[in-house]
Parts: sequence; structure tokens; C-alpha cells
Amino acid sequence: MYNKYSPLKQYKTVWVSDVHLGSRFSKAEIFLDFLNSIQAEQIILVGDIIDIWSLKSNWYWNQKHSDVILKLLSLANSGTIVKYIPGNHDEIFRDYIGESFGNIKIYRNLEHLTADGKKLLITHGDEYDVFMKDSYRLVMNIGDYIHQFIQQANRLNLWLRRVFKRDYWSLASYLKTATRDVIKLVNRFEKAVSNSIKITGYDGVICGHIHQANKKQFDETIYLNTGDWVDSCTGLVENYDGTIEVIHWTDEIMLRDNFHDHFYEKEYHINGNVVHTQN
Ligand SMILES: [Mn+2]
Repeated sequence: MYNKYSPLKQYKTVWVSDVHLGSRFSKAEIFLDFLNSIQAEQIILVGDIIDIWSLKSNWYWNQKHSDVILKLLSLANSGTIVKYIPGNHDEIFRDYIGESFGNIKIYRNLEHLTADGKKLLITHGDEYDVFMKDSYRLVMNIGDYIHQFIQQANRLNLWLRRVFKRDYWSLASYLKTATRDVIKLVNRFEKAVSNSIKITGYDGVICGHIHQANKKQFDETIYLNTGDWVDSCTGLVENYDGTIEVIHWTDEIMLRDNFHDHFYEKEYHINGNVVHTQN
């Protein structure tokens, strides 16, 4: 998908998390497209990059998953500072704080000073997951929770449709209820994280874990979430003026492809028929 006509996007810092390599739901190819499209001084991996839990229960690995790892290692070897904070799905690496994969060093948490002087705590965020504590890991995290809902809903709907030959049951209303539950959990998580940051002297926090990218202000505290590369294909980027924004990579791909369709479309005439091709 990487297009040679697009210049690399320049960022001071990039934060990404929850790629879940090793799970069949990982959007590794889109994440790779993102990595191929940017240039950053620093890339911080904010946890759940490799999904060890998923590998344990159902081994899955394809070439794109390898390509992501190779790309990160090669970036780290060619001048980009790449740091890795393990999450709960790759918590095995929390036993190796201070060690490195090539030039990628492992940290428990990090502190970041933005170009405009804000001090931020970087952490995966599973410690703040009240839901996970309450239910004793019954549901792994909200991302998995959303996934379970949608998959079950789809499966049931397909089955009903096959059996009864019509839309028998409303996926939309089912999802509405599920979404309301998820929104509540997301709010609880965001508040829990921000409240605990308030007294620490940090201006804000960057975390991942719940697969909901966001930029929010809770009183004085900046709350930023990296999102995920399982559903939303989102991350956080710091521009050279210190501003941080959420990027939605599938939107960026759409913009880029529309741009190229528009500017690079050619018209050929074959046997009297008009044929359009794109470079
Ligand atoms: Mn997590």
C-alpha cells in the first residue's frame, strides 16, 4: 500500500500500542504502511505489540507480522530511537526491563517532555483497568470485549440469516447496547488514569490498553490514548511545536489514495474501449 509518490510524514515523536501481532485480528499490514510512511525522531511502543496470550491459546503468525518486527528493528538501527514498554498481553517482557532487542530497549514506564515543555507519563495502562481487576481477567480488556461482541453478533446474525433466509435479528440494536456498556467502561478507565496522575506532578499521561484513541482534558490533566491496530488503526504523534494529535491511519490512506487516483489516473484506449489505470 505504501506509495512512493507520498513524502514521509515528519514527526518528533510517535506513540503506538496494541498492535497484537500474533493474533489474527492484528492489522499488521496497515501498521506497516504507517511505519513506511513516517519519519520520527522517536517511536515509543506502548505495549501489547506482540500478543503472547493469543499465541498461547491459538498460534498465528504471518509474513506481515514478521515484516513489522523487521521494520521496527531496522528503524532502530538506522537512527530512529525506538523504545518498548510492554503491556499486559506481552507482560513476559516486563521481566526484562533494561534489556534490548537490537537497539530497542525495554522500559517499565517512561517520562516524556514535549517540545513545548509538558511533562507526560507514558504507561501501557492495564494497572488502571478497574474492569480487569473487578472481573479477575474474565474479559481481558475492553478491546477484546468489543471484539467478542461484534464477532458473536456477526456469527449469530449470519447463522440466523442462513437458516431463516432473512435478517432475523437486529445487529444494530444489539451493538447499541454493547456500545453503551463499552463507553461507560472507557469513561471509567479514562477518569481512573487521569485522577491518579493529578497528584504526581505530571502534566498528563499517555497510555494505550483500551483500544480507544483519545485526547482529553480532565481539569489540569491531559489524557492521551494511543488507540490500537486491531480495529481503529490509530496512534499519537507529536509535531515539532509540541502539539500532540491522534492520527487515524485508514483515513490518511484514503486521502492519499484519492489524491493519487485523481492526479495519476491515466486513460488508455484499447480496441475502442476507454480503460482507466492508476500508477
Ligand atoms: Mn493491554
